[in-house]
Amino acid sequence: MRFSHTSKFIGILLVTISLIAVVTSQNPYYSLDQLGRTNNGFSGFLNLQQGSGPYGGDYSQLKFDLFYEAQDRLHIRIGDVSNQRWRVPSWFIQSNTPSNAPANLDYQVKLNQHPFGIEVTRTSTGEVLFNSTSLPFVFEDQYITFGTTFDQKQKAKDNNQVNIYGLGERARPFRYTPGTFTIWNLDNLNNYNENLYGTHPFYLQYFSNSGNAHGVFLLNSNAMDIVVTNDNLQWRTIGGVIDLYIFTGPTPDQVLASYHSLIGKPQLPAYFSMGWNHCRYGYKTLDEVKTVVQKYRENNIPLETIWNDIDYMDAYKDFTTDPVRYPLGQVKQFVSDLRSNKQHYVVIVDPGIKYEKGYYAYDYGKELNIFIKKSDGLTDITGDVWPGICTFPDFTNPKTTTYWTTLLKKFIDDVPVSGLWLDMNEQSSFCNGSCTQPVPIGMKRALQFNPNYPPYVPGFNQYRRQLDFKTLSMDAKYHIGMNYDVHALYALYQINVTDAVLKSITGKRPFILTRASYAGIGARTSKWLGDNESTWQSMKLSISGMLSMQLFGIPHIGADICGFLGNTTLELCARWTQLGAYYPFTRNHNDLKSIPQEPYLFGTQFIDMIRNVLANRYSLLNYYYTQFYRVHVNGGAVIKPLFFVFGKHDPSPALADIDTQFMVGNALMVIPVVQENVRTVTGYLPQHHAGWFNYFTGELVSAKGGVYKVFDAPLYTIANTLMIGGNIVQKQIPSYSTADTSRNPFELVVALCQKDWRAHGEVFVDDGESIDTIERGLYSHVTFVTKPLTSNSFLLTGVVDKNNYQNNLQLNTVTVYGLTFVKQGTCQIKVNGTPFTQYTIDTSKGVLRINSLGLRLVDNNDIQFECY
Ligand SMILES: *[C@@H]1O[C@H](CO)[C@@H](O)[C@H](O)[C@H]1NC(C)=O
Ligand SMILES: *[C@@H]1O[C@H](CO)[C@@H](O)[C@H](O)[C@H]1NC(C)=O
Ligand SMILES: *[C@@H]1O[C@H](CO)[C@@H](O)[C@H](O)[C@H]1NC(C)=O
Ligand SMILES: *[C@@H]1O[C@H](CO)[C@@H](O)[C@H](O)[C@H]1NC(C)=O
Ligand SMILES: CC(=O)N[C@H]1CO[C@H](CO)[C@@H](O)[C@@H]1O
Repeated sequence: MRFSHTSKFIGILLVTISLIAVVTSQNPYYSLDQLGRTNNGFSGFLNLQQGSGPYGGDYSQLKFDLFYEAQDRLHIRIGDVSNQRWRVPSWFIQSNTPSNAPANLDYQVKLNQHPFGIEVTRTSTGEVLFNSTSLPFVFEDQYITFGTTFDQKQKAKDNNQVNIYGLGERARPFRYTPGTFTIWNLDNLNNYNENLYGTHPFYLQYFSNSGNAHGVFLLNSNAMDIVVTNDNLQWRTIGGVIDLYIFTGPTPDQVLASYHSLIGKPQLPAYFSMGWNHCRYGYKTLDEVKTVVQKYRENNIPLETIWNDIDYMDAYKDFTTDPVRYPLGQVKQFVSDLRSNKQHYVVIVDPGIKYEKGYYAYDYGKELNIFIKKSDGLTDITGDVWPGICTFPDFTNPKTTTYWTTLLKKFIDDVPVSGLWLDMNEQSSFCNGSCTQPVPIGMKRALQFNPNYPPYVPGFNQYRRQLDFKTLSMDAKYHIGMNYDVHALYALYQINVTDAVLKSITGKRPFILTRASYAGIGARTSKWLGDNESTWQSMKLSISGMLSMQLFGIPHIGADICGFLGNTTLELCARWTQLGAYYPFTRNHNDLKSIPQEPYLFGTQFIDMIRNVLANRYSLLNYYYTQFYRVHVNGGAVIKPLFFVFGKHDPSPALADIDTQFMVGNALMVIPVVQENVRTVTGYLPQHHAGWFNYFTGELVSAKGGVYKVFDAPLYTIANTLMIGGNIVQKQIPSYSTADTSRNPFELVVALCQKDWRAHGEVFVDDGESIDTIERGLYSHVTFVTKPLTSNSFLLTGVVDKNNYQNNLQLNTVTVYGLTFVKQGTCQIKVNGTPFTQYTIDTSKGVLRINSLGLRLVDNNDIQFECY
């Protein structure tokens, strides 16, 4: 650890370097004074020496705190001295600030005192992780800006390419290019580059030449713009304080592990929720829904969960069913039939409660007085949603738990759904603000603090929208604060309560699908990417959307397969099904106004295709589930960009830009078709000397990578999938339901590393539905590895790490890829010491397969292979 004062470094730097249009004339300049050591960092005061920001209300003094929270995590906080300003409540933040600074730090901090600035570098390499020195620092009542200059030396080494990812939620390519990016929860379709449903002020930066990454998280819930140029990144938020965390990695996986450990590591989803989902807005009657379920079955296309959008409700009122179109008794019977077929039912629930006396959900909320209020703190605020004028439960009020428990319990008693789909929770409204007095366009400046008229409105310059666009007034009041501050957190509170209530009602692991989000929400929910379009562009961008959500700690993510708005086509829907079957969350969903897109409507070739595609998906369910186990324990990503896995092996800047191929875990790379009218697809195989195999055939595609390859991609196919040497992937024989699949025999696909014949894999199993199985140790876990013995023999071992989930799972098949040294095609195989002769070998491909092993999966097994 190094700490250096830089004395008297003069204000000239700030004044001359400032190129920021909005901050004209004289930037404020703060000095860092009374700096003192604390047990785990430093604290001091920032004093305004001269100048002022653009909008007035500059703080003359601020409190500065720096915490060495972990070897790979630095925390910086700058806020008002009296601690009166809004701060994001910390209940979901898992920060266990140590009482003493860790003995070793992977970063060095340099504090400049005159003017104030912070420089953070990586100890081992000197890479600059954060440098606020030359950028404006403004801290006003309703405008805070500060930033970081990118490392110029690294940029030069990376072909002048800066690799920034995250900053969600938005639909755009994964890597950022210069622009202004607004963050503010908004029901905003998938409009390109704009702010969408979630608030995730986190970015990951990656240096191609070193393969190192770091992350930066601003814990702030106010509307903000983030301005990215080729040289720097600047935050502009209109409230709260600066609560900044820097994660040093150095691998991208470690950055995420550290970030997710802070905000809450991702949930382990209920096993069934990894199955195939089907939904449509516009199923007018229960009979239509029944027909869909039946047609899926007739066509032998696995359907795990059938969903209803708002159609099922009586006049779109939550917790009701339409008496004519969805009679309660019949719905109940339908759900019970689904259950006996090992299928599930999920329905939508919106936060807006119809303002209607005599409607129980309204009356009861009124009685408990738990609806969000107007600025007077007394009158319920209303918005306009599907049922018309609505009030909104205030999930930040502890009393709302009682309300939500009562309503959900009553509803689930009637309709035993397997999960809830929480839509419109931005919170979305069809009118602006209070409906009657929306903030007029162009009205920007208030003379004194007024949440409805902030002087700086993030996104306004690009989109000419006020903050209350399609949502409640900024001065609305919650139990914990004002909508101006709380808006982005609404879904986080709603999910926290819903998750707890569902656990208490069902005793099972809840399945919740949310649209809105805030950092940390992935610890309790799954998410989809909102209202996209049936276009090739939308489909392509779903990949970067999904990758971004991995950064944000919401790995159980997917987009509406075949597209939501607009009409799909057979070809688009085919390609999207091939891609979507690899999404962590897979759901075909369609809009009311579009042509139907149930998969059985596209003809027999399509039907055969989706059967194959889903057979592949289901065969990999345990592999996916084991990835979820991993990220639940460590934090991290289930689906990964290529540079996460190969950044250390391949310094090419091109790697940082690839966002149409992706990894599932560390073992599989998917190269989907994202273009119309093509029957081949080109994929980049990063440099990696473990070898690249065709996952389905075992053929060695490339020994070392570093090449572009063209693959056949007929229309009716499974997306091209490569397996990376050094990995072991588990498969199961797929059945119609996830429950049956989970009990079927296992196969291990072993792709030997071409350098040393090593490979590694793991299998996690539990009952798929109990709460906290990992925390309570109610699971089994086996690690599989191979190691070389002689020049023509190697050993595969399975080691049981935990065996608390009793099961009769079988390991029946082992397939080995990469036996490139085998010439004759004869092997001596010993299974737990006993010779075993049932194998086939294809010497042209180097693929060996042993069958009918009849081993217990969760057992210490070893299989020795000696081949000639
Ligand atoms: C931070 O930025 C300042 C101003 O551009 C520069 O002088 C300084 O060298 C930078 N710090 C590091 C560690 O690169
Ligand atoms: C909401 O504001 C937008 C512009 O910001 C405007 O186009 C729209 O008409 C307004 N909606 C209503 C219902 O007033
Ligand atoms: C989150 O939910 C739990 C369980 O109901 C509850 O105890 C806790 O108070 C909630 N947290 C907040 C901040 O509402
Ligand atoms: C979708 O197709 C229907 C039926 O052909 C047509 O009426 C509608 O206009 C189409 N929608 C779009 C957005 O093209
Ligand atoms: C990425 C993309 O295709 N976004 C589209 C999603 O749908 C909206 C609404 O139709 C379009 O405006 C976006 O361009």
